[in-house]
Amino acid sequence: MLSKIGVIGGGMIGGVLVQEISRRRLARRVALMDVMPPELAKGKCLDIAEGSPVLGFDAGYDAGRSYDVLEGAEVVINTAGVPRKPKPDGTLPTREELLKINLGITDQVGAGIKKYCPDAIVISIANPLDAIVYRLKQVLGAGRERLVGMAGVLDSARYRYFVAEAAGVSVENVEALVLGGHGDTMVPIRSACRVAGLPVELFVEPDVLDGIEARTRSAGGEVVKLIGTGSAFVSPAWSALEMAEAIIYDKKKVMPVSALLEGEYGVEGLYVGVPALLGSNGVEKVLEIPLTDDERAQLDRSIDAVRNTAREVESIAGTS
Ligand code: TXD
Repeated sequence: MLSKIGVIGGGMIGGVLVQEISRRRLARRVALMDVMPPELAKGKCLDIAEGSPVLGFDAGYDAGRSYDVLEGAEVVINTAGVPRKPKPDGTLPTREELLKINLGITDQVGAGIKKYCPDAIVISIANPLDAIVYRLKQVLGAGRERLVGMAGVLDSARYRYFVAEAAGVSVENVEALVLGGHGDTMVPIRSACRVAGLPVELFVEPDVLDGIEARTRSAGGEVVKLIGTGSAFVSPAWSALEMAEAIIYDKKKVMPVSALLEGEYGVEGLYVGVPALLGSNGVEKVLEIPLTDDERAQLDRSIDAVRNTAREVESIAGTS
């Protein structure tokens, strides 16, 4: 159990995170910070605290609209951002305008972490994932161990769920990795997908796997369309907590995360979804795994997309 975990952004994902951190007793104190008036963060924490006697957990909460609530947090999970919605004049912001707004929020988030919990290990969830983690790295100046993005655990969980359904087996039997950027170019690694330790092709036909991999790439959008307002929020929160628990309990667990590459896969200085070992120091090791030629080509294309996003972040930084 940690002394304190901080959550930035108390929207849909942030709300599930605070509930789950409390229920799982991951920390004695939970901080929730959100800029939303009048006091969204305080309201969400009070709701959970008032329910605590029912489930029987003792947690303390520091909630508010300023970053000082994060003081002393050992792990911080970042969900802060704004979705695409009409501007006051009724038009929709362009992708670049939205990115600029979210990078501005990320700058505030980074400054808050630096001021109040500079040694925290940071797990960032906010979208656009690849751009936000890249910017956060610049603001925090953090080494590879201390900053990690969450996307691969969720994308792989979706892949695993679809494979389990098609194979007619428990989700617990399916292992999978989805690597690369968090977007259309993500790469489900079929050669690393196992059902009870056996190659997935023994259980699911190749054309069905093609369909599953395509569905995995657009799984986020599928949920958005069904919900109507907002995106998936339970599975992203659980996925981030899979990472947090590996860190809190020093599990040395391997999972796909967005990690800073320092020469691995031939890449320097970009955050890319790769298998990594998570323990009490954060990202303790990045694993280079064998890939088929086709998977390697797909991963290279995805890395190109991440590189373009990083360039976009640099050019927006230059204009702001
Ligand atoms: O796999 C993944 N990484 C993801 C990412 C899967 C699903 C959703 N993913 C993204 O997570 C999503 O596109 C968003 O960028 C974040 C958070 O999703 P959520 O559904 O929780 O969004 P909400 O409900 O809009 O919550 C965001 C909150 C909201 O309450 C704002 O008031 C707050 O962020 N916000 C801020 N908090 C702190 N500080 C600042 N500056 C700030 N600005 C907005």
